[in-house]
Amino acid sequence: MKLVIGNKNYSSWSLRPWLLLTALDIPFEEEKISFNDPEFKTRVRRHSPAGKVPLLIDGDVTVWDSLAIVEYVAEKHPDRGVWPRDRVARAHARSICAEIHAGFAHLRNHLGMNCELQLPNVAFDRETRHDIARVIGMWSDCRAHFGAGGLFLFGAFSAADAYYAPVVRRFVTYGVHLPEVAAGYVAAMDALPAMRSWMSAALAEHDFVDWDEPYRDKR
Ligand SMILES: N[C@@H](CCC(=O)N[C@@H](CS)C(=O)NCC(=O)O)C(=O)O
Repeated sequence: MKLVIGNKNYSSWSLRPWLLLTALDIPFEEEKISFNDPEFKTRVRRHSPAGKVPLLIDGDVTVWDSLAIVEYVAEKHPDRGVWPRDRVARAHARSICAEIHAGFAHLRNHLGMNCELQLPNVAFDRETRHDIARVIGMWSDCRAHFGAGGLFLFGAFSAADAYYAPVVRRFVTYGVHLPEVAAGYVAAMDALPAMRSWMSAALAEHDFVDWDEPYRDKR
């Protein structure tokens, strides 16, 4: 399988399937296309008319969109625990992934993923604070009801953690004040070897993408 991704410093959607495959030890080849590459759209559209990363190429199969990639990987590797094994936990995990995939626009706009930055003390508007509170509530709920078997949202690492990895990064970058359970979860995610590996590659990139920097007004 080949996973086509964008800049590791910025591409929150790319981080999700990359982290899933890496943390679950599923072999894949990586192709990174810089957002600064003038041929970005042309190169991506060779595989997907949507023109966005990430996308997964597996022989004659092309899957674009991070959630579709997660489902493809879950189907192809049913033994790897992409989703929690328990039916109730699995339904919950799918729901929280769908929730972030389709929502949290304020969080996305005002706390852009930028691995190399530290921007504490940014004041957030009411809607963004609401998004942050929802994530904290969701994480606490998952840890309380499903997390007993490990340090992650559903105990063992799963697609849900891959899906919330960019939010973890955002909370660290923007110094979001977290209650104990959420802070413990962030620490566990930060210590994950796959996350460390993404971070060191992101920090080594030095590929400044002007339009993706947080001072740009995206409202
Ligand atoms: N819903 C898509 C979102 C993909 C997306 O927005 N990717 C961004 C990078 S993080 C992208 O390719 N942006 C470049 C562009 O739109 O030209 C997914 O889940 O994969």
